[in-house]
Amino acid sequence: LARAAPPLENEQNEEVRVIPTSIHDIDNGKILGFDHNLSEDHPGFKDEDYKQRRSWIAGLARDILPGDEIPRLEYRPEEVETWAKALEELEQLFPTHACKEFLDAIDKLDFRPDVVPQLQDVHQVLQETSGFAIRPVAGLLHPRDFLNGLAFKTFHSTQYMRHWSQPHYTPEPDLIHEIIGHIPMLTNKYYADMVQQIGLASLYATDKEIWHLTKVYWYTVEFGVVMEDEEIKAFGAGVLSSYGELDHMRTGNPEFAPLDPWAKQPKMSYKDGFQKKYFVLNSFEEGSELLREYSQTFLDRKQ
Ligand code: NLE
Ligand code: FE2
Repeated sequence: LARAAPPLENEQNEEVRVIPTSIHDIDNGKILGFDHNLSEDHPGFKDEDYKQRRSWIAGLARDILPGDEIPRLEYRPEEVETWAKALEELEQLFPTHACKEFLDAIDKLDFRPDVVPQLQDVHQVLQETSGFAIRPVAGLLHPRDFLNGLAFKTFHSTQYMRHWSQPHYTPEPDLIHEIIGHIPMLTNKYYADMVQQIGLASLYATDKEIWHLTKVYWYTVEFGVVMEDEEIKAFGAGVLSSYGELDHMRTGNPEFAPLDPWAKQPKMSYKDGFQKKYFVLNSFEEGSELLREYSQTFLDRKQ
Protein backbone atom coordinates (compact mmCIF):
# COMPACT_ATOMS: atom_id res chain seq x y z
CA LEU A 1 0.00 0.00 0.00
CA ALA A 2 1.67 3.21 -1.17
CA ARG A 3 1.61 6.13 1.22
CA ALA A 4 2.98 9.63 0.74
CA ALA A 5 6.69 10.02 1.46
CA PRO A 6 7.54 11.06 5.03
CA PRO A 7 8.61 14.70 5.44
CA LEU A 8 12.32 15.36 4.92
CA GLU A 9 14.40 17.28 7.41
CA ASN A 10 16.92 19.99 6.52
CA GLU A 11 20.18 20.71 8.35
CA GLN A 12 18.45 22.64 11.12
CA ASN A 13 16.27 19.57 11.64
CA GLU A 14 13.22 21.52 10.56
CA GLU A 15 10.67 19.70 8.52
CA VAL A 16 10.90 20.44 4.84
CA ARG A 17 7.60 19.95 3.21
CA VAL A 18 7.43 18.25 -0.14
CA ILE A 19 4.75 19.91 -2.22
CA PRO A 20 2.47 17.24 -3.65
CA THR A 21 2.37 17.11 -7.43
CA SER A 22 -0.50 14.65 -7.81
CA ILE A 23 -3.23 13.00 -5.81
CA HIS A 24 -0.93 9.99 -5.38
CA ASP A 25 1.21 12.10 -3.03
CA ILE A 26 -1.68 12.57 -0.63
CA ASP A 27 -2.02 10.30 2.35
CA ASN A 28 -5.58 9.38 3.30
CA GLY A 29 -4.43 7.59 6.42
CA LYS A 30 -3.87 10.39 8.93
CA ILE A 31 -7.21 10.52 10.72
CA LEU A 32 -7.52 13.27 13.31
CA GLY A 33 -10.94 12.62 14.72
CA PHE A 34 -14.26 10.92 14.36
CA ASP A 35 -12.77 7.49 14.04
CA HIS A 36 -14.58 4.60 15.71
CA ASN A 37 -13.42 5.75 19.15
CA LEU A 38 -16.45 7.97 19.50
CA SER A 39 -16.55 10.58 22.21
CA GLU A 40 -19.07 10.46 25.01
CA ASP A 41 -21.35 13.09 23.48
CA HIS A 42 -21.67 11.13 20.22
CA PRO A 43 -25.16 9.62 19.72
CA GLY A 44 -23.56 6.24 18.92
CA PHE A 45 -21.24 6.21 21.93
CA LYS A 46 -23.07 3.43 23.75
CA ASP A 47 -24.06 1.47 20.65
CA GLU A 48 -21.42 -1.25 20.23
CA ASP A 49 -23.05 -2.60 17.10
CA TYR A 50 -22.96 0.87 15.50
CA LYS A 51 -19.32 1.34 16.43
CA GLN A 52 -18.34 -2.04 14.97
CA ARG A 53 -20.20 -1.46 11.74
CA ARG A 54 -18.63 1.93 11.44
CA SER A 55 -15.06 0.81 11.98
CA TRP A 56 -15.60 -1.95 9.46
CA ILE A 57 -16.74 0.58 6.83
CA ALA A 58 -13.97 2.99 7.79
CA GLY A 59 -11.43 0.19 7.49
CA LEU A 60 -12.34 -0.36 3.84
CA ALA A 61 -11.26 3.19 3.04
CA ARG A 62 -7.74 2.69 4.33
CA ASP A 63 -6.73 0.48 1.44
CA ILE A 64 -8.22 2.56 -1.37
CA LEU A 65 -5.72 4.22 -3.66
CA PRO A 66 -6.68 7.07 -5.98
CA GLY A 67 -8.34 5.63 -9.06
CA ASP A 68 -9.46 2.42 -7.35
CA GLU A 69 -13.08 1.40 -7.65
CA ILE A 70 -14.90 2.41 -4.43
CA PRO A 71 -16.40 -0.66 -2.72
CA ARG A 72 -20.19 -0.88 -2.93
CA LEU A 73 -21.84 -1.35 0.44
CA GLU A 74 -25.03 -3.13 1.21
CA TYR A 75 -26.69 -0.76 3.66
CA ARG A 76 -28.63 -2.25 6.55
CA PRO A 77 -32.36 -1.59 7.03
CA GLU A 78 -31.75 0.93 9.84
CA GLU A 79 -29.20 2.73 7.67
CA VAL A 80 -31.61 2.93 4.74
CA GLU A 81 -34.26 4.22 7.09
CA THR A 82 -31.96 6.93 8.43
CA TRP A 83 -31.13 7.97 4.88
CA ALA A 84 -34.83 8.00 3.91
CA LYS A 85 -35.83 10.06 6.91
CA ALA A 86 -33.08 12.62 6.36
CA LEU A 87 -33.78 12.89 2.62
CA GLU A 88 -37.55 13.19 2.94
CA GLU A 89 -37.39 15.83 5.61
CA LEU A 90 -34.65 17.85 3.92
CA GLU A 91 -36.66 17.82 0.70
CA GLN A 92 -39.39 19.78 2.43
CA LEU A 93 -37.01 22.65 3.13
CA PHE A 94 -34.90 22.65 -0.04
CA PRO A 95 -37.31 24.60 -2.31
CA THR A 96 -37.32 27.58 0.06
CA HIS A 97 -33.90 27.25 1.78
CA ALA A 98 -31.42 25.94 -0.83
CA CYS A 99 -29.77 27.88 -3.67
CA LYS A 100 -30.92 27.32 -7.24
CA GLU A 101 -27.66 25.63 -8.29
CA PHE A 102 -28.28 23.02 -5.61
CA LEU A 103 -31.92 22.53 -6.63
CA ASP A 104 -30.94 22.02 -10.28
CA ALA A 105 -28.26 19.52 -9.32
CA ILE A 106 -30.28 17.47 -6.87
CA ASP A 107 -33.08 17.27 -9.40
CA LYS A 108 -30.74 15.61 -11.88
CA LEU A 109 -29.24 13.27 -9.29
CA ASP A 110 -32.69 11.88 -8.57
CA PHE A 111 -31.97 10.44 -5.10
CA ARG A 112 -34.57 7.99 -3.82
CA PRO A 113 -35.49 7.35 -0.20
CA ASP A 114 -35.30 3.55 -0.58
CA VAL A 115 -31.81 3.46 -2.10
CA VAL A 116 -28.70 4.76 -0.37
CA PRO A 117 -26.47 6.10 -3.16
CA GLN A 118 -23.11 4.41 -3.65
CA LEU A 119 -19.98 6.58 -3.56
CA GLN A 120 -18.72 4.94 -6.77
CA ASP A 121 -21.86 6.10 -8.63
CA VAL A 122 -21.77 9.70 -7.42
CA HIS A 123 -18.02 9.74 -8.15
CA GLN A 124 -18.91 8.82 -11.73
CA VAL A 125 -21.43 11.68 -11.94
CA LEU A 126 -18.81 14.16 -10.71
CA GLN A 127 -16.29 12.87 -13.23
CA GLU A 128 -18.77 13.61 -16.01
CA THR A 129 -19.78 17.06 -14.74
CA SER A 130 -17.06 19.05 -12.95
CA GLY A 131 -14.31 16.43 -13.18
CA PHE A 132 -14.08 16.00 -9.41
CA ALA A 133 -13.24 12.58 -7.92
CA ILE A 134 -14.31 10.96 -4.66
CA ARG A 135 -11.86 9.05 -2.50
CA PRO A 136 -13.18 7.30 0.59
CA VAL A 137 -11.62 8.12 3.93
CA ALA A 138 -11.94 6.60 7.40
CA GLY A 139 -12.72 9.80 9.32
CA LEU A 140 -11.57 13.37 9.65
CA LEU A 141 -8.35 13.84 7.65
CA HIS A 142 -5.54 16.17 8.61
CA PRO A 143 -6.62 19.55 7.15
CA ARG A 144 -3.52 19.85 4.97
CA ASP A 145 -4.15 16.46 3.37
CA PHE A 146 -7.85 17.18 2.93
CA LEU A 147 -7.30 20.64 1.40
CA ASN A 148 -4.41 19.42 -0.78
CA GLY A 149 -6.79 16.80 -2.22
CA LEU A 150 -9.06 19.61 -3.45
CA ALA A 151 -6.16 21.03 -5.48
CA PHE A 152 -6.26 17.80 -7.48
CA LYS A 153 -10.05 17.90 -7.67
CA THR A 154 -10.37 15.04 -5.21
CA PHE A 155 -12.89 15.11 -2.44
CA HIS A 156 -12.20 12.78 0.49
CA SER A 157 -15.47 11.34 1.70
CA THR A 158 -16.71 9.20 4.56
CA GLN A 159 -18.89 6.18 3.78
CA TYR A 160 -20.56 5.32 7.10
CA MET A 161 -24.03 6.47 8.13
CA ARG A 162 -24.85 8.78 11.06
CA HIS A 163 -26.49 7.15 14.07
CA TRP A 164 -30.16 6.33 13.47
CA SER A 165 -31.23 8.16 16.64
CA GLN A 166 -30.35 11.60 15.19
CA PRO A 167 -31.07 11.93 11.46
CA HIS A 168 -31.51 15.75 11.66
CA TYR A 169 -28.07 16.71 12.79
CA THR A 170 -24.66 15.15 13.37
CA PRO A 171 -21.58 17.12 14.39
CA GLU A 172 -19.35 15.16 12.02
CA PRO A 173 -19.20 14.28 8.37
CA ASP A 174 -21.09 11.09 7.42
CA LEU A 175 -22.46 9.60 4.20
CA ILE A 176 -25.66 11.70 4.28
CA HIS A 177 -23.62 14.86 4.71
CA GLU A 178 -21.31 13.92 1.82
CA ILE A 179 -24.01 12.72 -0.58
CA ILE A 180 -26.65 15.37 0.04
CA GLY A 181 -24.45 18.25 1.21
CA HIS A 182 -21.41 17.99 -1.04
CA ILE A 183 -22.16 15.97 -4.16
CA PRO A 184 -24.89 18.13 -5.77
CA MET A 185 -22.91 21.36 -5.36
CA LEU A 186 -19.72 19.71 -6.67
CA THR A 187 -21.42 19.07 -10.03
CA ASN A 188 -21.53 22.86 -10.57
CA LYS A 189 -18.47 24.11 -12.47
CA TYR A 190 -18.17 27.58 -10.87
CA TYR A 191 -18.59 26.13 -7.43
CA ALA A 192 -16.13 23.30 -8.14
CA ASP A 193 -13.63 25.89 -9.33
CA MET A 194 -14.05 27.86 -6.13
CA VAL A 195 -13.39 24.73 -4.08
CA GLN A 196 -10.31 23.87 -6.12
CA GLN A 197 -8.90 27.37 -5.52
CA ILE A 198 -8.85 26.76 -1.77
CA GLY A 199 -7.02 23.51 -2.45
CA LEU A 200 -4.44 25.15 -4.70
CA ALA A 201 -3.71 27.79 -2.05
CA SER A 202 -3.19 25.00 0.51
CA LEU A 203 -0.33 23.46 -1.50
CA TYR A 204 1.84 26.49 -0.78
CA ALA A 205 0.51 27.37 2.67
CA THR A 206 2.50 27.29 5.91
CA ASP A 207 1.09 25.28 8.81
CA LYS A 208 -0.39 28.43 10.31
CA GLU A 209 -1.98 29.38 7.02
CA ILE A 210 -3.49 25.89 6.73
CA TRP A 211 -5.63 26.68 9.76
CA HIS A 212 -6.74 29.93 8.19
CA LEU A 213 -7.59 28.14 4.94
CA THR A 214 -9.51 25.53 6.90
CA LYS A 215 -11.70 28.33 8.19
CA VAL A 216 -12.12 29.82 4.71
CA TYR A 217 -13.20 26.33 3.60
CA TRP A 218 -15.49 25.99 6.61
CA TYR A 219 -17.27 29.31 6.05
CA THR A 220 -17.78 28.65 2.34
CA VAL A 221 -17.89 24.96 1.37
CA GLU A 222 -19.34 23.80 4.68
CA PHE A 223 -21.46 26.70 5.89
CA GLY A 224 -21.62 29.28 3.10
CA VAL A 225 -24.80 31.03 2.01
CA VAL A 226 -25.54 32.95 -1.16
CA MET A 227 -27.75 35.95 -1.92
CA GLU A 228 -30.45 35.08 -4.42
CA ASP A 229 -33.15 37.60 -5.35
CA GLU A 230 -32.64 39.35 -2.02
CA GLU A 231 -33.05 36.15 -0.11
CA ILE A 232 -30.38 34.17 1.74
CA LYS A 233 -30.04 30.61 0.41
CA ALA A 234 -27.83 27.79 1.64
CA PHE A 235 -25.02 26.30 -0.40
CA GLY A 236 -22.71 25.03 2.37
CA ALA A 237 -22.80 21.26 2.77
CA GLY A 238 -23.10 21.40 6.55
CA VAL A 239 -26.27 23.45 6.21
CA LEU A 240 -27.75 21.47 3.31
CA SER A 241 -27.34 18.09 4.99
CA SER A 242 -28.97 19.04 8.29
CA TYR A 243 -32.67 19.76 8.73
CA GLY A 244 -31.90 21.37 12.07
CA GLU A 245 -29.23 23.68 10.67
CA LEU A 246 -31.26 24.68 7.60
CA ASP A 247 -34.11 25.68 9.84
CA HIS A 248 -31.75 27.48 12.22
CA MET A 249 -30.28 29.51 9.34
CA ARG A 250 -33.77 30.94 8.67
CA THR A 251 -35.38 31.07 12.08
CA GLY A 252 -32.51 31.03 14.59
CA ASN A 253 -31.62 34.69 14.03
CA PRO A 254 -27.93 34.10 13.14
CA GLU A 255 -25.61 36.87 11.94
CA PHE A 256 -24.76 37.29 8.25
CA ALA A 257 -21.65 39.02 6.88
CA PRO A 258 -19.94 39.25 3.48
CA LEU A 259 -17.10 36.77 2.97
CA ASP A 260 -13.58 38.21 3.06
CA PRO A 261 -11.01 35.40 2.74
CA TRP A 262 -8.16 37.73 3.77
CA ALA A 263 -9.78 38.77 7.05
CA LYS A 264 -9.34 36.93 10.34
CA GLN A 265 -12.09 34.28 10.45
CA PRO A 266 -14.11 33.39 13.55
CA LYS A 267 -13.09 30.33 15.53
CA MET A 268 -14.61 27.11 14.19
CA SER A 269 -15.43 23.91 15.99
CA TYR A 270 -17.28 20.68 15.36
CA LYS A 271 -18.58 20.89 18.88
CA ASP A 272 -20.43 24.21 18.90
CA GLY A 273 -23.66 23.05 17.31
CA PHE A 274 -25.35 25.36 14.80
CA GLN A 275 -23.36 28.28 13.39
CA LYS A 276 -23.83 31.68 14.94
CA LYS A 277 -22.59 33.54 11.90
CA TYR A 278 -22.82 32.72 8.19
CA PHE A 279 -20.79 34.29 5.39
CA VAL A 280 -22.54 35.46 2.26
CA LEU A 281 -21.50 35.32 -1.40
CA ASN A 282 -23.33 37.26 -4.10
CA SER A 283 -22.90 34.48 -6.68
CA PHE A 284 -20.61 31.53 -7.43
CA GLU A 285 -19.12 33.40 -10.38
CA GLU A 286 -18.11 36.15 -7.94
CA GLY A 287 -17.06 33.64 -5.28
CA SER A 288 -14.79 31.76 -7.63
CA GLU A 289 -13.27 35.10 -8.82
CA LEU A 290 -12.69 36.17 -5.23
CA LEU A 291 -11.07 32.90 -4.24
CA ARG A 292 -9.01 32.79 -7.41
CA GLU A 293 -7.58 36.19 -6.54
CA TYR A 294 -7.00 35.05 -2.97
CA SER A 295 -5.31 31.77 -3.89
CA GLN A 296 -3.12 33.56 -6.45
CA THR A 297 -1.20 35.14 -3.56
CA PHE A 298 -0.19 31.60 -2.52
CA LEU A 299 0.45 30.35 -6.05
CA ASP A 300 2.84 33.28 -6.58
CA ARG A 301 5.21 31.48 -4.20
CA LYS A 302 5.62 28.65 -6.65
CA GLN A 303 9.18 28.62 -8.05
N1 NLE B 1 -24.19 19.06 10.80
C1 NLE B 1 -24.05 18.42 9.52
C2 NLE B 1 -25.15 17.37 9.35
O1 NLE B 1 -25.87 17.07 10.28
O2 NLE B 1 -25.30 16.84 8.25
C3 NLE B 1 -22.68 17.80 9.33
C4 NLE B 1 -21.56 18.82 9.37
C5 NLE B 1 -20.20 18.28 9.03
C6 NLE B 1 -19.17 19.37 8.97
FE1 FE2 C 1 -18.23 18.41 4.72
